[in-house]
Amino acid sequence: MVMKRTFILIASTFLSASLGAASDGSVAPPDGFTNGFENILPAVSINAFSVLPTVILPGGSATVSWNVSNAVLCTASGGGGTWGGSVDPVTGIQIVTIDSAGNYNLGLSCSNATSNDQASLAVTVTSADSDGDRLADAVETNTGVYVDLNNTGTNPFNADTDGDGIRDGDEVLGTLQGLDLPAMGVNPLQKDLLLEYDWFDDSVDCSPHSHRPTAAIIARASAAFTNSPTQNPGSATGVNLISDYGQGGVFTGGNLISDANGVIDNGISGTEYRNYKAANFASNRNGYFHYVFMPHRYNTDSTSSGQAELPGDDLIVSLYCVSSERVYANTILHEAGHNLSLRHGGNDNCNHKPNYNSVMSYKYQFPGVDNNCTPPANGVTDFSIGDRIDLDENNLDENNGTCGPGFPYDWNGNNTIESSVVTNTNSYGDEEAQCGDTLTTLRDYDDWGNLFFGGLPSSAGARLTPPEIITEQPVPDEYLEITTETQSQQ
Ligand SMILES: [Ca+2]
Ligand SMILES: [Ca+2]
Ligand SMILES: [Ca+2]
Ligand SMILES: [Ca+2]
Ligand SMILES: [Zn+2]
Ligand SMILES: [Zn+2]
Repeated sequence: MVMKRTFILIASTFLSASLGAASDGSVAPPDGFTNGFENILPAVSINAFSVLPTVILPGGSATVSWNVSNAVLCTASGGGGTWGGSVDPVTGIQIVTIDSAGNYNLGLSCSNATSNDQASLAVTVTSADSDGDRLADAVETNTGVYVDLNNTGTNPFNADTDGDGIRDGDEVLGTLQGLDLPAMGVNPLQKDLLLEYDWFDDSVDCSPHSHRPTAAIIARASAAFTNSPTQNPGSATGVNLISDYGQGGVFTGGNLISDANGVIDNGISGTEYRNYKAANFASNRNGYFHYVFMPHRYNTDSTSSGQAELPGDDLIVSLYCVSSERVYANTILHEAGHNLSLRHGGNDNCNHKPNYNSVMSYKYQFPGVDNNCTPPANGVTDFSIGDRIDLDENNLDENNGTCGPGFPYDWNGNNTIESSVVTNTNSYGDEEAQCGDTLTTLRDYDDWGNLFFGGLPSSAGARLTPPEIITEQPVPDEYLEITTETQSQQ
């Protein structure tokens, strides 16, 4: 109202000063002016008006946005809904929430002192959500390509189209508990794995150091997931690893925890872990994020590199005096792999298999996997794709190594490549219990094709199955690099 009155005052002054009155008493307008003030202002014009999505569930929301020229006021209305958000007369964005099913017209009316413009759009509120994932059947177009909220590409009859344990509606809209998953980069058509990391800084056993994962460690772990051949309903392969180690933006969950002695008493099952998680892990992340705790050690004097639920969402990476990026990244993959139901032999507990080319195997956890068909490792952070040949330890053809003809390997170490030898290729303490015997047929496993994302509890904490707790091997001395130097912190 203030603007309008001010304008009229200026216009009146202008007119009386510049224009003479005609003999009939009317005022002759100059070019571009008609009689009176009607067209003195440029006309209001609604250039764009859109609503997304155009089909919502009862109680759901749609975003109405517009672009308007020359208006001083715009009002969006309709749907019997509650409206909120910006009412800027040029570029407005408002959210409308509508409770009752029906077909509605949402209107936009914009005006200035001398003109106005209107537009309207139809919105349907329907309870047709066959899979109950908070996305209406009409927007779940099942194309495998996400376009927008009207065309999500997801399956209307599958609440978790990409099988990552996160429901389509949560991935597209964010969760009902206010976790903004879209802002974090989730994709409803690609598997996402979300990890929050909290850590200790300490100077136990070695010079002062931080257990916070560095950007390089995170990048290395992320690359392994991203570059994997894991199939998705969309065109992308690989798993999208989303890490919150307190790097900023929407990722402020990861944080340093002050602890008296750098040790998590009783590990993952203890009250200290539970209490730290309760105090440092936002409750609305339950059911979505895995919680990675990075202490110096657990169980006071344990030399174990970590602990994890199988399947589940809790894990510990405890690498006391290690500083290697590779060992950190590999161990993050290893413990996360347990959360995703991988075992030390892939789908069995038989450890140290030279032909199970995965950081899940203790043969490869610290040195990384072998990428050139020789069982000594090549430092690669990866799970297995299951392409190595079976090894029958009662009848090994050394001409075939782990990859087949052309890749010989001297299993019994006698400097001769033989076509049939009997040798134990994975001797270790628990071998008989975990492999069934000392001489067995060892098999690779396709980790990437079999990740199980069902270990996340519900947001209320309910679990599909009670998890096993897997406790890891000690870190060999050769990997304990921190002595007198300070671990780089980032
Ligand atoms: Ca649905
Ligand atoms: Ca769906
Ligand atoms: Ca999903
Ligand atoms: Ca996803
Ligand atoms: Zn430490
Ligand atoms: Zn393990």
